[in-house]
Amino acid sequence: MADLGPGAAAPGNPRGGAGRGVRPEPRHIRRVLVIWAIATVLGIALVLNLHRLLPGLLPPMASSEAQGVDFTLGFFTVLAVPVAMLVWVFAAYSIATWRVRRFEGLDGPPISGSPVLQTTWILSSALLCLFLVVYGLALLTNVSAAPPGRLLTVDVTGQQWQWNFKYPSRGGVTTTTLALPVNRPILFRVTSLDVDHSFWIPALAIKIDAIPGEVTTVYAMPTREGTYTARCAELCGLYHSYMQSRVRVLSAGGFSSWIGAQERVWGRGGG
Ligand SMILES: [Cu+2]
Repeated sequence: MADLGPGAAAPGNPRGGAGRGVRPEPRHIRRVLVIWAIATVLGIALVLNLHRLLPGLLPPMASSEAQGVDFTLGFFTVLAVPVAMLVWVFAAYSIATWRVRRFEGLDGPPISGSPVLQTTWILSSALLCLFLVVYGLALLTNVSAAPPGRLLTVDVTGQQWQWNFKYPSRGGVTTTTLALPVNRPILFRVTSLDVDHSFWIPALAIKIDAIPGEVTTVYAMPTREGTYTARCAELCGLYHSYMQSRVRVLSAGGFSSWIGAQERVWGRGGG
């Protein structure tokens, strides 16, 4: 190699800097891959334990749909960790190793393509994306299907800025808090009186658009008694963030007495 002074551009040496000094060229790729593997293991461990480290981060799983949705969220995040780490580790390593210490107004060395690397990269990305799409569609079909059992229908109407819940099979009882019996499949028929809203109960893992003039439907099977929240997930005006209602999942007996009391009140009110 020609005897070039330190810092001089070395023609024919696209890795720039490797020729200077007496230290041998470090095995960059191997080093990056080792760092990447360690970062991936640590990242996956972090993702799998995130719910322990930040207990309120995810809603409780209170429906049969929530199990699949929650598993998918975790699974997709775990699959994303090696990809994210590959980008971040390569970027951080490159910045630490090859950054320009002093700007000299020179162009960087030309980069030539690597057909093997490019083919591997494109094929593995395509396969991963294809798998995620097929998996996601299969789960969506599964979650969208009606759960077995006797359906209870609830008509949900959104308007700026509240939700109303009507029980058509119970004399048209209409309330602003949603009560549901546990372990009974529910059909929500959702619409809006004014603008687009989105009916979302995080604990039941359901979300569906509420569109004026249209009725959209979604099923859920609550599996755990408790008090949860329904909120609007579509920016719908000034008080959008106040557009939320209480959701109570009650025992079968608890729901019967609640709806019975509502029917009596509703009947007296001339409904
Ligand atoms: Cu809204």
